[in-house]
Amino acid sequence: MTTPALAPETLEGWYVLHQTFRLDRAALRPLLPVDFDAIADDFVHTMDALAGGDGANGWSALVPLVGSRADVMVMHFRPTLDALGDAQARLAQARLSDYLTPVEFFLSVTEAGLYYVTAQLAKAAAARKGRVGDEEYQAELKKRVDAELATEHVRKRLYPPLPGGEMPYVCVYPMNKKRETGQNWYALPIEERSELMKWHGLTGRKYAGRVLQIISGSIGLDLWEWAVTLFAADPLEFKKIVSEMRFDEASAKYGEFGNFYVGRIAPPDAWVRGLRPAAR
Ligand code: 76R
Repeated sequence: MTTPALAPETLEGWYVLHQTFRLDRAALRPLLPVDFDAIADDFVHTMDALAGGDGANGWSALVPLVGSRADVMVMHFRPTLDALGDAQARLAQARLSDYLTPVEFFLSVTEAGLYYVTAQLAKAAAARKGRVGDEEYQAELKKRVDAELATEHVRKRLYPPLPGGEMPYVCVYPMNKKRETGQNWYALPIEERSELMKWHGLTGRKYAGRVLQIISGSIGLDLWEWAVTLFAADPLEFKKIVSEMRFDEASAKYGEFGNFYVGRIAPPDAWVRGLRPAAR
């Protein structure tokens, strides 16, 4: 007998905000270089304050975009929603923000989905004629969650450090899992979702060391269900991994995608100085 369409247990870490903006170049152009420089200094100062030092309490990074509907992305990771709100407000205060038009913002929280653990515990509960969520289930779940949280692998997914210079390329997009008649991820039994996620994870692991992924959940926080943030040394890896995953049943049958944003992490100073209008 299969167990019902249970929600997987999940672990959450830092809150995440991805902000993409279009730059109002026409409004920047008439500025005197001296006025532009003041705006640029203020922006660099703001981004330095947001960067987060050693990253223990989150971080923010700037990603100039290539070939997309926006010019630049700023992403923020913070331990609380309030701290994330402060980061958003701090950026909005920078004078350069008057020249940045929001294109898309995604609010989410880093997530590790415990499909396998949930499927196993549900099966064990059924075998002992207990219930999902009963005392024994909770006790076992706590043990399993503690074990997961003790691993470097899970901690890195929940509190992801900003990858160093060796993985400067970034690809961000939102995802949903389908909810259509006859093709509804949320109506599948937990065993089936666990099996599909096992294959998904195996495909992903082939890219270990080449692609770093952060999955953040946005159900209840935003229109989309997840934000996918990928880092790579070589941007071609984005095409490779996303293509391969598309043949994986979890994405092939159930994945729905939003806009893709691709770029390279840059020092805010280098980026903003490059916008300086030519002297007239
Ligand atoms: O148990 C396991 O091994 C699976 C661990 C795992 C989960 C739970 C995992 C592994 N992912 C999980 C969840 Mn993922 N991931 C994506 C994308 O473009 C596409 O088709 C998909 C975009 C990529 C590239 C990727 C990479 N993953 C999720 C979820 C939440 C789904 C849910 O809960 O229903 C989404 C939306 C998602 C999407 N994933 C991995 C990777 C990689 C590289 C791995 C293996 C590396 C690792 O173990 O850290």
